Amino acid sequence: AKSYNHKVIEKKWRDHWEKNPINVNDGKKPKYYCLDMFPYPSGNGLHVGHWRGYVISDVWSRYKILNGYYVIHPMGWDAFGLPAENYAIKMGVHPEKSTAENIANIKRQIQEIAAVYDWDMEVNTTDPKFYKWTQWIFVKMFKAGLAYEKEMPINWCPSCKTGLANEEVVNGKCERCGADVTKKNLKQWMLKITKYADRLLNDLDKLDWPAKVKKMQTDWIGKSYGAEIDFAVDGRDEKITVYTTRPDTLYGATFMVLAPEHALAKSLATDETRQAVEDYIYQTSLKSSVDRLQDKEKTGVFTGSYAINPLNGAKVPIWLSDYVLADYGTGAIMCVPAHDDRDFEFATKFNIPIVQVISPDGKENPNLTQAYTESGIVINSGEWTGMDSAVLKKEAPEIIEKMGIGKKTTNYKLRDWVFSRQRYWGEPIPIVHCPKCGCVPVPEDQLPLLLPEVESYQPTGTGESPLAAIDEWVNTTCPCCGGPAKRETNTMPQWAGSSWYFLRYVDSKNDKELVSREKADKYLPVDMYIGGVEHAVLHLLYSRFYTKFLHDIGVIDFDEPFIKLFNQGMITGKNGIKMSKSKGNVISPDDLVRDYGCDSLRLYELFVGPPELDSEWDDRGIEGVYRFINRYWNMVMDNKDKNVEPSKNMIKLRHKMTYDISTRLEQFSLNTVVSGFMEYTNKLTDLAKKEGGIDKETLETATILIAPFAPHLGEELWEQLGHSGSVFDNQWPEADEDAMKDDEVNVAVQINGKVRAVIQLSANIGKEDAIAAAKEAVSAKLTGNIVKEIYVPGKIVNIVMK
Ligand code: ANZ
Ligand code: ZN
Repeated sequence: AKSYNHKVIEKKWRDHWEKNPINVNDGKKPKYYCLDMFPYPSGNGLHVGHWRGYVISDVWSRYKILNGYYVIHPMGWDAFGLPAENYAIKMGVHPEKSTAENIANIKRQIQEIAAVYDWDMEVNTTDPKFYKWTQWIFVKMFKAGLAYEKEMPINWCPSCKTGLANEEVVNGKCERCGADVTKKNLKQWMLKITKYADRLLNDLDKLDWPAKVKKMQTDWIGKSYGAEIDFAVDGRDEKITVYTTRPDTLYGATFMVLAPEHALAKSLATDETRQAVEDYIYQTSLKSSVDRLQDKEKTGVFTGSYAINPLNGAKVPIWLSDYVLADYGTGAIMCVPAHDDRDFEFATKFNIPIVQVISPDGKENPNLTQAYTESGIVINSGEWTGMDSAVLKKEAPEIIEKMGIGKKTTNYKLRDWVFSRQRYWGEPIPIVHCPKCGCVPVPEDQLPLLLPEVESYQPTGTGESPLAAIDEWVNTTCPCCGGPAKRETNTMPQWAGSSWYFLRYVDSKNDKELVSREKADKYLPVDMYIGGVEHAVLHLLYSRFYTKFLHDIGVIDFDEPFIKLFNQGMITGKNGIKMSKSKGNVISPDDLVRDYGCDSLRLYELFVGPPELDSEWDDRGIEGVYRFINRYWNMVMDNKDKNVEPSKNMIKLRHKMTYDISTRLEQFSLNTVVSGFMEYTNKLTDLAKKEGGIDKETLETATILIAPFAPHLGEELWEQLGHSGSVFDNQWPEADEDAMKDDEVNVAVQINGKVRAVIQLSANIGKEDAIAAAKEAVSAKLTGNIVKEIYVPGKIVNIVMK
């Protein structure tokens, strides 16, 4: 028979699919939208790690096609952003040009995967036809009061010379370049994502997402319940409001700490403390956010003023310390050193009294060595003494509100989204600043507002983008009053396009609307989203926010973009090291495809490890997969003309294979699907040796099952089995559970619970016959009186003897 030649068959089927697409929208099939996180077209091209997610999503798409769906499986380019711009600065090549080249190259590489992408849907975030709508959404948000300008200290990356969103600061460092992030006072465009905090939190319940990702979003939104409590300042008219999640510990508050940026910080100083207070405030302002966030020794300064605990009238000293953040809660806290770790450390260092108000056993511990943070019995707390602290914690906000010393509140860690970037390669923010009318949006019918050509892409570092240098672009007329006005010169962050691109694919050429409502209703939302876990917060949170907004203004009818999410793990080099050009451990798919074929590489991408985990790449492994494909090929080719009748055992094996492959695939256990194919190839070939061959239906089933994984192989074998048309025109095979049942079962024979023999019985034997057969098998050992006989069908006969 013909031997396996990947070069010939892969070319043949690639050409065939080009002319005869397998995934046709006939208007009758139900839709299934399977989306990849679209790539950034970097100059480095793809390595085998990038393949993984694309192979997974393609297997899933083809599986859905075989289940009768019209599958929406698009691809596009997230092409604004710093790398293209940095390249432009270094090489003097316009980002548009380098981006186009990179896209062409990566597209060629992606096409090597042979995925069923619909290239008619392709989008590119830097295409004015696309970013017209990115700007349109901004204008809509502006009109809805969700986009606003604010002067504030923002995260600033001194190396990228741009402002950053909170989400882009990881452990105090710039997410892109790793430089320490500092603060800079700048006028910023902000998006009011906080308005959606509750919906972003509650709607997580609707989603079939990994628990880990939901938790990361929940923590990021960071909703907490507590109270704001007013403390009077001793001898002055002002009061200071603190935010606490533990109002049950109010009797234990022995001092107060304000963020050094707090409005009252300076004025609380006395003549004796003024110098130290001002020094401390100044020192803090110099610290980068890393230094502040890092958990090292607490610093602080006493202001010289006191606050009055509203419950017991105690005078508590007011301190300043940088462990209290200015922009969370009220920027002031009541400190309960007995029950909070940071407060305990601070009180110990500065010799501030510690008063215990919760105790595990109701007794006071005179020498606490650390904060007690669990619940327990309330002590030293006036009328609250004796209560269960967990109950009090829930009730205290209400009690405090009734007493008139504060109010119950909710707080979020989520901050509004800093949306301006002081860089060139992004969407211009479509706003005109008019001295008379203020901020005026560019009229919708004048969008897109094109990004102008510049001579220098270099960020200025002054807080202005390079666009500010183009006078003829900056100077314009006000759309509102016609007077002279200036354009906003900041650009949008890279997340702007990726927050909504998935909506555009299904109507990518529409120049009247972002997406027609008809198409949106028919093809959206995304049923399955596949990509790396690094986007757990940023991109996925922003996309959910945009989707909710577009829902609210009637563009779409759903308010969650991605119903199901799968995060694939990384493919690493040896010893788990990330593949990167600088480490020189990048493995390119190109040579592997040439030597072993696309199908072998696809299978090996899956075989290398559980898809949700990081897996080490080993080039030698692909050899084994290649040999397996040859065995599969030979199995079908050697048996296809034998025309044997299947035995009962062969039918059983066929259904078991169908069952195992299908359930593993449904569970996304894709590496065990591949090992399953290997296992069943061996079993089928072994049985064929005994029985003289494999029947046609079993061969056909095996061919359909492997088609989503190795599509060229599937098509070719389907043709070799005598069919015209595509293997993907079939229905995914169904396993018949009855046919899978074993006829013979192994039954353990026990005497008083101890196994004495194992016998083979017919699977549908009755109780009496089973017990009789068991007794015969162990007759020599049945020496006493039998008091009981138990039969667990198909498993155990237990004989109880005295
Ligand atoms: C008294 C207290 C006693 C607190 C106790 C905790 C334990 P989350 O869950 O993060 O909202 N806090 C409030 N505002 C702060 C700020 N701007 N910077 C730093 N810390 C701040 O936690 C809220 C708790 O963190 C608040 O409750 C407050 O300390 C502190 F046994 O108040 B607690
Ligand atoms: Zn005007």
